[in-house]
Amino acid sequence: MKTAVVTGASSGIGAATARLLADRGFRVICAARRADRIEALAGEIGGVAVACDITSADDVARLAESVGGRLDVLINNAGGALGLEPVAEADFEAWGRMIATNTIGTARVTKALLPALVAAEGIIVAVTSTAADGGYEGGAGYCAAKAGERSIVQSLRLELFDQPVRVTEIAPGMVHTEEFSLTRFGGDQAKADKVYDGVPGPLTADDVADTIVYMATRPPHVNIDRVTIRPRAQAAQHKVHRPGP
Ligand code: 8X3
Repeated sequence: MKTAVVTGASSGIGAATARLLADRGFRVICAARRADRIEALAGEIGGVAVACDITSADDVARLAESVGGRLDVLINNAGGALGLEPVAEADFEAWGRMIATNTIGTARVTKALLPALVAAEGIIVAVTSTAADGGYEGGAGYCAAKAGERSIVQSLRLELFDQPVRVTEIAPGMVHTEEFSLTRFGGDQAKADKVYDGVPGPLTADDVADTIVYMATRPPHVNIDRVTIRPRAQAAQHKVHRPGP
């Protein structure tokens, strides 16, 4: 049975991906900080829960220990956005947290699991964002963190060009999950809802999971370098169709 690790599996894209991988026959190791959530998910899908904060070297070492010597799929999904302030009002503590999770966290987990991935001719999928494509107003900290994560993917693919492991990236645009915008706006539900207001069909976590699992289940010689996935209503970062009432 093939094994997959999904970080940030406690909700949203991570949880949807863990469910779909399990559905496709993978044994899924669900990693996230919130133990209660991943234990429930692991119970539901017959997987394994490993409580893990990807900013902690000890936690990630424990995750690697529970993976063992072989790993087929790593989905680097943990991360997220904090705030939407302009640079003039930047909260650098929040920027630090975004870089610690999205950027360094992805590198830390990948580094720890790389030998097992190479041993199994595995695949790494990094869930970045269209925020990695360029800056937008209020997004500087998050865009920097996601652009940094993209750079790690690019370096890694070159460094591993002669190794039996694939390095891939999926960059989602507007995805309406339970928590992404709520976290970004510090729990302000009204602000979070406004992001998707009037948009006919933002992506769902299942839409993104579907593509991630497609990427992860191609034959081992097929490397899908990067997929950008947006809802039809989002032609570009700022060009969002919101038909009036
Ligand atoms: C989510 C997309 O537009 O909020 O990563 O940066 S966006």
